[in-house]
Amino acid sequence: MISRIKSEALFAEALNYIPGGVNSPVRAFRAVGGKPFFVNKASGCRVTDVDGNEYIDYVGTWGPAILGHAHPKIISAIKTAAEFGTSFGIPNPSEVTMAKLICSLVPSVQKVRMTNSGTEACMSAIRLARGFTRRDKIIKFDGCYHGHADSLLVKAGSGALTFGHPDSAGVPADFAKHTLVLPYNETEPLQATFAANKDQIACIIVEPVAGNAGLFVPKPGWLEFLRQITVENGALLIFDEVMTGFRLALGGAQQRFGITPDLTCLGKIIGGGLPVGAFGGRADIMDYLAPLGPVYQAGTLSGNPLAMAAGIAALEELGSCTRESAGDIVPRSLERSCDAYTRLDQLGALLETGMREAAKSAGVPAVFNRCGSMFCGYFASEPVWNLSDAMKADRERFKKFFHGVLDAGVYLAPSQFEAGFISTAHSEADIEKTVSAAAKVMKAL
Ligand code: KE4
Repeated sequence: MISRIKSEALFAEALNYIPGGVNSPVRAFRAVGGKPFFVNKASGCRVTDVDGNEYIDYVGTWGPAILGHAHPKIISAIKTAAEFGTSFGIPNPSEVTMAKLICSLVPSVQKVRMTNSGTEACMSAIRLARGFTRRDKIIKFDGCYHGHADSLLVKAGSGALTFGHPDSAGVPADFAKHTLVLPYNETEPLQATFAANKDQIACIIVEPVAGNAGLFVPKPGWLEFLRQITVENGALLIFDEVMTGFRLALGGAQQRFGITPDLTCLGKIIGGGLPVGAFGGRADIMDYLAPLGPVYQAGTLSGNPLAMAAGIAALEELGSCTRESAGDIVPRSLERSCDAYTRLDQLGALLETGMREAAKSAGVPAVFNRCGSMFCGYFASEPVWNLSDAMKADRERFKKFFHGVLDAGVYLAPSQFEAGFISTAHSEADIEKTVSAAAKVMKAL
């Protein structure tokens, strides 16, 4: 039996000073029961808790650790940058390097503004879309998460075609009413919503691959439909790629699926594990931002030199870009930059095959959704295309499975409604160990 007495003591102490003992709710293990472990260190694809237990990590700090934890090039970049100061509040060269890198790797991004979180990026992109179109209403999808800004903590109203209702205490109904919440992967509700709200919808914001209710992959043609219906109605299309950006391809989901959004939100990977976010897109829209235009947005630590150094190191490692030609950074060779993504796809396929076989041999109904190195297994017997499908999954079975594999040294996301992430630091042996542990646990479910 795994001992976690030091974690338990720390959690008891944390509860006295931090609400729920955590600085972000999902970490509290409330969706799976039990108490969270406290990490002591992380390296490569493994995390070690304060009791010395080691786990193969498939959370990867919720996405940023695509190269594994404590990658030497990222650590070295942070150490070097820190010698020159930790924050300036003054323009510095690393902000320009980061902006050029993002604009060269994500062609739809002609200009980009850094923030300190994905929440800020999405909140600011929506404000910009409203300012640019002079419209108030926005469309989001059930099960998609775009951070915790008031107008995004909204659930589908009774008549989704009318307005949303707050999904959190403290959000006034007036803040939620302009947010229309529709089912992911469906087209009719969108057509009806645009028809019922002619010339009133500023934008659609969507996770092109949804990783915040497990994992939903877009049905063939659905993203193209979003692009078309927004053009037809004078609304903007915002891809929230905080999770998928630089995760599903060097150019993100928009490269993988061949869609050009008007605005893109980024985060996670571009900070190399340090606090970061960004939003960017068409220059004519981005120039509506202060100090040029009338849409205000700001941040004391935006473009922080340590986060920029860590993010640049991560993107260079992923894209094997060179910094020398900072003026027109292009990957040394796209083939080389695809090495990381080819590897991630291979490992993802190995995990998917193994998990499907494990469930089949255990006679456990399970669905395994995957896109590249993002995945989610649901204990469900029908395909999962959106939140209503995901809600049918057997969460009790997931809880038992989560703890079973955790005790076997595999750390999955502590909720049925979260995605898992594979890094370039995972090996075939790690995947095989994971599948073998899962097979044993599934047999006992
Ligand atoms: P942050 O404010 O947490 O940096 O980013 C918000 C956000 C925006 N958009 C997408 C697609 C996201 O996935 C996120 C944050 N993702 C969650 C993981 N489900 C962060 C984990 C947490 O809240 O602790």
